[in-house]
Amino acid sequence: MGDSRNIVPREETMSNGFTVPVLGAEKSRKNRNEVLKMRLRPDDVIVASYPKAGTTWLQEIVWLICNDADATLAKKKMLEDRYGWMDKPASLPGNGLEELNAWPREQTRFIKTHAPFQLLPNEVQNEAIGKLIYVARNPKDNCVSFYHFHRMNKTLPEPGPFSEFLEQFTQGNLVLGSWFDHVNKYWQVSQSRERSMYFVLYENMKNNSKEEIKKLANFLEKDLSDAQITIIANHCAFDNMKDNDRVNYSRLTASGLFDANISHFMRKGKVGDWKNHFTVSQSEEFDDLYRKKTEDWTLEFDFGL
Ligand code: PPS
Repeated sequence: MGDSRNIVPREETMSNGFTVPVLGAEKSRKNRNEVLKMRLRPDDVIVASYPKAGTTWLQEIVWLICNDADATLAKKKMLEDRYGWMDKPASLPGNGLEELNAWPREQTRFIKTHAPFQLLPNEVQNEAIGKLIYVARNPKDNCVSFYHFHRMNKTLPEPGPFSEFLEQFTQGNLVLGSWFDHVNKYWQVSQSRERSMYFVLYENMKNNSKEEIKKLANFLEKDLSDAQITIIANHCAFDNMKDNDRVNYSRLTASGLFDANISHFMRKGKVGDWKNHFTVSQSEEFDDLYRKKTEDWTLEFDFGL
């Protein structure tokens, strides 16, 4: 992987013995060890994912479900200010953990995280507490989205050509490690935590957002009308989110962290864009690996074929 930005992920072992590649090793390890000790609240709502799986999309949907589909209210405040990012990298402004610890008691805490399950707060690892929603995306599109994000995000290593990036992705060397391990662990735990954990697939959201929003509302124990579901689906449609500066991270482009000349945070929002990036042999090789790694999975992904 190219390192002209002088940043490379490094395997670090956290205080609970879990090892994962992280950026900014020392600070990141300190922060992640603090996250392990974080106290949960019974009404916490956590949106978790491997990076680029559709986190922002789910965050906006979940927030609206919990706030009576009030899209006007959602437009008043940046998504980053409505959620605390538990494991926010030190390279970004603000400290997510401190913000969450200072969150007013009377307000639901909305929490974003990309942490592997093993690096969630001990409390939530040990017992079902609050509500946790995990969003997963087929690995080929996830990889492509992560690739373009590496290209334009100056806090991430330069990815080099796609072939090299794909290699790092399949080997689990990118920041936060293996897509397979990340997804599988959350999936396994979710199978025994029906009331506190919910698994959403990006592709299902794309194919039938209203239906998926209804199921999510049900999980979050919110009774929404059809009209409210429609408001949420429209507000969160890709083109609307792309144009909405409360959720499209244009603030980070303006501050110079993202380079809009290279790519956008709201890039394509499609299922199957991997076909424009993978060669036939890369795709076949990946399929082989995917078959081996997911042999005993009960989870299936839609690759847009
Ligand atoms: S991050 O940085 O990890 O929080 O990124 P994340 O939000 O998980 O993923 C970004 C990708 O999700 C796409 N996206 C959407 N797709 C469909 N509909 C909506 N509303 C939507 N909002 C965001 C976004 O475009 C990124 O995917 P790609 O494939 O790069 O376009």
